[in-house]
Amino acid sequence: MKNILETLINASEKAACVARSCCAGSKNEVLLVAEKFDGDANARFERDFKTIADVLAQEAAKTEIARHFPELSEHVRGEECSEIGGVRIELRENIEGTTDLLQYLVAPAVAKRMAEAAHRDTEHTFCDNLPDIPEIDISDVGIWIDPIDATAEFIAGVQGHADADRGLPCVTVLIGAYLRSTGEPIVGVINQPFYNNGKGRVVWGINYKGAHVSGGNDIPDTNESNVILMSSAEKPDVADKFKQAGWEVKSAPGAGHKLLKVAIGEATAYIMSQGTTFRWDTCAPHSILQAKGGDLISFSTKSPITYNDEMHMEPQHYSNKDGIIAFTDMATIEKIKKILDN
Ligand code: 2IP
Ligand code: CA
Ligand code: CA
Repeated sequence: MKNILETLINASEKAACVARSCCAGSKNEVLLVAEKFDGDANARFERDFKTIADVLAQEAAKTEIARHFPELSEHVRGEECSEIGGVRIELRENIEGTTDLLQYLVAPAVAKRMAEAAHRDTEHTFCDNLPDIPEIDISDVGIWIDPIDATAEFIAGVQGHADADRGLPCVTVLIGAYLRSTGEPIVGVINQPFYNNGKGRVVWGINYKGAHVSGGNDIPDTNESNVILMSSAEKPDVADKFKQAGWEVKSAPGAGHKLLKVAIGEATAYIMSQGTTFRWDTCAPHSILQAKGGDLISFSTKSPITYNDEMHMEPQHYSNKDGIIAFTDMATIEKIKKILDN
């Protein structure tokens, strides 16, 4: 039987396959894009969208998790609801069944390609050399999924409109496990589907009962100091404090993309002072940061973010409403606190 780490890596790779399948056809194919409204939309954007890929990727990941751990199926949740364009998306028994369902929304060739991706066998993509991990009590586990983080970059990339340094490489799949009893993050997987021209990359971490283990493929041997990442929507006075302290302030799209850069040492920290990230953005990276000796805390209160929120609430209920600070070592957070207090 697969352990929870292997299962979450496989689930992330199912979602990654769905995301990549949207880039395989001709540029003239239409990506089904639906606008999010009211409670579903992120205030970060003037207009917020989801695609059929977001919804299918989430269903593919959920199905994979429930296949290995049926007892978890009631405790797996994600950013998206399963409905798009009036159709409830699910993985049917086989490729043909899923193709039939997707054909209500997209052309037959596209439906078939997406269904094939959702059903692809991903068992050996990233799981062949994983170390042993501590035994985890599944009866206390809950899961958060962001099936495609940086959807705006995903849409621009698929449609060929993305600027350099943006677009598909900024897309990540984020799957994190937490303890239902305490809300603590315990296992995290960040999958970057379009890394290295679609070869893909996975970074993972475990933080469970004192055990800290992390790994992944193609992790650079870098450890930047005094480099802080911020959203292009960050308030200028926050950035100014760090510039005055001699830090390099960099902007990059995608909350998951920025958290990945911190986790692999390409940046020292990431700050977002407002509530534009959500539990599904931070649960997976949070476990990885803790596995590496860091943490992810609230920007305003400096208290730890937890993930065992009540089920089935409106999306805004799950926002990291007081902002976030993400970092990989405790010396960094002390420096950051001093800079912010100035
Ligand atoms: C978004 C996405 C945005 C990010 C925003 C997230 O998630 O990662 O890029 O804004 O905070 O909620 P920014 O790029 O300015 O950091 P999604 O694409 O899943 O809605
Ligand atoms: Ca997101
Ligand atoms: Ca998303």
